[in-house]
Amino acid sequence: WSADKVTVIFVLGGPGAGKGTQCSKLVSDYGFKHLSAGDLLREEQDRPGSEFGEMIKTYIKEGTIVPMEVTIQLLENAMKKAQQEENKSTFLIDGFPRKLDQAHAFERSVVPSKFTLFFDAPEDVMLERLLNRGKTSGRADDNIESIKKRFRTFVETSMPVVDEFESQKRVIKVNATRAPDEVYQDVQARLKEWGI
Ligand code: UP5
Ligand code: MG
Repeated sequence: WSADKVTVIFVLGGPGAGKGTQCSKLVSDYGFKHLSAGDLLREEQDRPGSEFGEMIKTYIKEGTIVPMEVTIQLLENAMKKAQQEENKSTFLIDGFPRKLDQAHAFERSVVPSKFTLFFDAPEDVMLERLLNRGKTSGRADDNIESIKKRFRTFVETSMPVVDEFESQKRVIKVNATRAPDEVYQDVQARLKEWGI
């Protein structure tokens, strides 16, 4: 595992902004490795014998942020695995970092990110998407109570991360309210500006 051979792009945005949807498109066209922190946490939650299962479950339902030691370890393991087994070098880290201390710890102890793709959408748009997905997703946090808590955590705790990266001129902000393909066209054009 060599962190110096790796490019990391953080993918941030509110709950339901379309991070996962856009990452899937990027994976098909650019061959990036997509690692969703939320997906990794849900996998760990369901892994038989996990010492963190119950804790993760509670945090996700409450829309609060799992202690970073757990998340960073899961991300680092997944990155190492993808580098070794799939020869991947560019990673889309989706839904992380959600708190300033996580951003600092990851960039110090794992690898600095190149930039952040930030998907911007108002809460009413995200709410409608999440309630709609909740009809079939089975996600324990796709209900109105959890969604409201997720929005609150996003505004109070996660937006400061985006703001800090923005002040360092390391954010690509994309309007995520339009249809997925229109959003994606914008993403591709903006990546080009970064030489990708
Ligand atoms: N959809 C997508 N794009 C659309 C578009 N342009 N137009 C119309 N519809 C669109 O999309 C959501 C829904 O909208 C889907 O039905 C999609 O078809 C539709 P999706 O692409 O899934 O959006 P995404 O932004 O990925 O939404 P997600 O719900 O995954 O975001 P969250 O950030 O809330 O969830 P995540 O899985 O990242 O985290 C869940 C929880 O895990 C957190 O609340 C937290 O408790 C915990 N967590 C941590 O503790 N630490 C971490 O580092 C990460 C997570
Ligand atoms: Mg997602």
